Amino acid sequence: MDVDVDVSISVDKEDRARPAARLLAPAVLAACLLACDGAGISSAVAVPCDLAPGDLIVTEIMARPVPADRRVEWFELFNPTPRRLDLAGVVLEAGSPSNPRKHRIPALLDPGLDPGGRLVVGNGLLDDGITGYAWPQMMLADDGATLTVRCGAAVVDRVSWGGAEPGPGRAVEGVSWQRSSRAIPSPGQSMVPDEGAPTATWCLAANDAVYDATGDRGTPGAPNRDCPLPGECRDGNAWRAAAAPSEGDLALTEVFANPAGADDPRKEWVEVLAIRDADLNGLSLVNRQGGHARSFPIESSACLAIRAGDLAVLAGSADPTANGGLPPVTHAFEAGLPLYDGLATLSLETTGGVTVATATPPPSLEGASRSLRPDPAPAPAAASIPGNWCAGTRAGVFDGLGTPGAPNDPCP
Ligand SMILES: [Ca+2]
Ligand SMILES: [Ca+2]
Repeated sequence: MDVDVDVSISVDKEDRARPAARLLAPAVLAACLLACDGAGISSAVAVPCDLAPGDLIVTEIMARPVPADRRVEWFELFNPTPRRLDLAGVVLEAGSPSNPRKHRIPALLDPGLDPGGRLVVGNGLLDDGITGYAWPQMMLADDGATLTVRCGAAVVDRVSWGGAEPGPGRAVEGVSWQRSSRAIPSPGQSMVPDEGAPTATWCLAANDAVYDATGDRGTPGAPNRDCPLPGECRDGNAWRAAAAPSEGDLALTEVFANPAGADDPRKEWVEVLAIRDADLNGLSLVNRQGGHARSFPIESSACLAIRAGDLAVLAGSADPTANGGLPPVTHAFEAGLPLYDGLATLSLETTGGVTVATATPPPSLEGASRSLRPDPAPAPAAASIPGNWCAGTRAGVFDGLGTPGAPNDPCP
């Protein structure tokens, strides 16, 4: 019997040189010499894999590790079925359209996969602390790439990233893309491959999920994080739907658009009063002047909840040494808050185009806020009347005149 047939058919040339192949093959062949006959071996070669679509799912992809001596690209496979899977004959396809790579898992190296188990296929070595199944020729392109797991004619799972299709985005250096743990079924729970899954079922690995010495982030071989779905924010340790405000639930009560001296977008801010409980997540602050508009999306994974009666400060920076000594801010815009000087309007708008609050204060003043009169209580509609605004006069709260985060002073 020609036992070399199995190896040469199913193991890549380079695989034969791998220590694991060298170590494993004699053991398996020895067992086979005792237990198999010639027919057994040839049928082992021919036995097709036995996986249906969804039996194995791609749960994590690291296509762009930080450059290092041992730079291991990898992806993670998960067994959501209630049975142990044999992976012999499973074909993995990766690479890029111009440089495709293909690998068939040989029977001799079939690692198998228990229910709920994860297998990390990497282009490193089995002792690198990441790779659970070595495919040295694998390469995962950063962009416009597709990873396919095939069993015979069946596509068991397929994930594309970086292109127009929903799913993971372009590879980010040092961070894996993870399928949300909430989108991964428990063993035995049926789930068809979600090729049309919304982007939000994938997200980048968490900031604290560092797995190697170069600071790469991901969870190779371990559970993934739970990604937020559209419209969700993190409240403590859990995600919940953000409570979008309706028109009149919020009021813009104070605007500081013109710091003394040279304008610094980190020093500008607006104040928002909650008429009813709401989350600010997903709203945009829109500043209009003449025919121009600047839009500042309020992007935060944490829920920015304000309770009825509370005042929130949205600022160009959260750092008191940079923002002019503001009290703690509710939200800081990453790129600052460069509001128009002079006559301009402000509004809070939802992504759906609903205007929740508007403000039409008189032209900005250098070094002082525009402040909505508190008497009578600032109804949202009052902010649309320029005569209801006056200059902030209180000193000592920050490096300017006004009351950020505190009730407004009466107007003269
Ligand atoms: Ca993982
Ligand atoms: Ca105030």
